[in-house]
Parts: sequence; C-alpha cells; structure tokens
Amino acid sequence: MSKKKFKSLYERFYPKANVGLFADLMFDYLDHDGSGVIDFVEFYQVIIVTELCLSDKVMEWVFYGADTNGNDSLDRQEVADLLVAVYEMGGVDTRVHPPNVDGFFDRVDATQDADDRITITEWKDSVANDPRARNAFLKFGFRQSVS
Ligand SMILES: [Ca+2]
Ligand SMILES: [Ca+2]
Repeated sequence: MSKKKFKSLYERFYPKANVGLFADLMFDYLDHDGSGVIDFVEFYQVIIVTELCLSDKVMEWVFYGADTNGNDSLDRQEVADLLVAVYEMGGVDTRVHPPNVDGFFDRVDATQDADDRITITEWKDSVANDPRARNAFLKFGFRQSVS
C-alpha cells in the first residue's frame, strides 16, 4: 500500500491520536527498499508496536491476523510466520536467530491440549512466556501487563 493509504488506514485505527507524523516515520522505517509501498504484514507490525500495552484486543488482532487460513487456530507455519514478524519487529535477525517453532509448540501446546494447534487462549498465555517475543513487544513501549 502507498504512504497515503497507510496513513489513512492508520488514522482509522487511532482516531483519537495524532498519528500522522508517527505514521510517516513508521512507513519510512518499514519501507526498507524505498519503493514507496509496504504490504499488509508490515502494516500490522506497526499497529502492534504502537499499542501501549498488550491488551486483549491487540492479542486477538495479532492472532487472527496470523491465522491466514481462517480456521481460528494457528498451525506450525502460521506460528512460524508470526514469530518471525514479532522477532523482526524487536530487531532480531531471524536469519541468524530463527524462531524455535517446535519449542514454542512444546511450551504452549503440549502443556495444554497437545492438539498441535494454537488457540486464541493458548496464544494469549504464550507471549508472556516467550522472552524474545516479550522483549520485542517491550522494546516498543508495551507495558509488561500481559493478561
Ligand atoms: Ca490457521
Ligand atoms: Ca492446542
């Protein structure tokens, strides 16, 4: 999407905040190659970084944004894509430090119902227990109050 579209979408998410300048900054930050265009994944990274805490709403939005096939749960590929987005947002080079998806499932899913899918409940419980994901959120000003 173009910068103009980005700013208008962004302002719709935050109608009460003066986000124009920040939207400019974020657009330029995300538009690594200077093409003047960013994609939706990049856009939603911006939305999560600008929330001030990990509210339920944000956690749900991220979850359903990551659920690309719309079946209300995250499989391993969807979790991998999501963790890459979150880690990259936190400045982690995922080519050097790829997300440990199996470890994530061991920690999050195996301790719950072990059905090899991440539900919205499991997802909300998980971020607080993933240091790299939590740091990525905290780095952008999230408060630590997850839940
Ligand atoms: Ca899914
Ligand atoms: Ca599960």
